[in-house]
Amino acid sequence: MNHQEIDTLVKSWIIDSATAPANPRVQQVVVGLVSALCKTIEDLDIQATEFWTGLEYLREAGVRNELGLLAPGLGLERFLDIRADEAEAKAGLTGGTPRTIEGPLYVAGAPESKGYARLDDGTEVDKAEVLFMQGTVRDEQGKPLANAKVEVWHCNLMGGYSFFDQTQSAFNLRRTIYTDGEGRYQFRSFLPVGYSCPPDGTTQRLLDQLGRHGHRPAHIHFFISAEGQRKLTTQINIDGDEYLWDDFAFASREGLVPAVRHITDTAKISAKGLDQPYAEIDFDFSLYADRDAAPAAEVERVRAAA
Ligand code: MBD
Ligand code: FE
Repeated sequence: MNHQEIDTLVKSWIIDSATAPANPRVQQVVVGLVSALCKTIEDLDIQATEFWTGLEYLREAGVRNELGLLAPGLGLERFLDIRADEAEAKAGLTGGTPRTIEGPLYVAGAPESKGYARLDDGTEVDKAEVLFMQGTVRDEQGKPLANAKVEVWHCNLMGGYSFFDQTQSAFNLRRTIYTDGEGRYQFRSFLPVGYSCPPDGTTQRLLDQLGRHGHRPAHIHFFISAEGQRKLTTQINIDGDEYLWDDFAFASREGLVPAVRHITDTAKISAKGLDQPYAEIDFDFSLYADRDAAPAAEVERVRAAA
């Protein structure tokens, strides 16, 4: 069957068969997706057994709650970012902190504080390098934004995220920090390690078939929001990670790899109340002002809430 015949057939199934008022956007999207799938089945001569294997795969991925991991692993979440970047550039927005994907592991409701927070519950402090990260949240003109909301989350030394990893304390490595009067935030935590897909999961099973790994470089996630500003979803990467430019989720970007300073000066160490060297990262966030010309920066999706 040729593609034009497929288009006609799919339209007859999805559009012409409607007997009640339809949602035109849903019709349009379903026609697009079903047509693309039928054309792929035709072009690749996909057999019925292969089709049902694929459907069963999606069922299992859903049951295991891995669809949110599959989307970044296939590049789809990165693709949404590429398009959001294009839309912003078209609206004249350039020069702000680059966005990068949210991933599936945010949890709403983290403890809030002003200016500073310690993220970790102390259980891994002896095994990790303590990290202090700080900076200023600014608007497009470079003016500091007081009371901006900095939501931060990262994994522990096992690569696990609290809430999803039930062995961790509630909201471990998750906080919401409001910037002080000078737009500054600071937190204490430790340098995280990379994340890897569950080895027995559906995402890794597909990656194996594709000859790909399921690793992410060490990273820290952020939502940055402030009144009158476009919400920024981003991450920073920890420099030096072997997967820094080989992320299975394609989220590494120029501009999101700040220098990590390793502080060995004993006076500085004791001033922090520590007894061993620690790491320090400075990173400022630059937001765009709200614009009617650009599509909404706030992305609605179902998120966990603890
Ligand atoms: C993560 O920690 C993550 O950030 C992404 C994007 C996917 C899986 C795990
Ligand atoms: Fe992550």
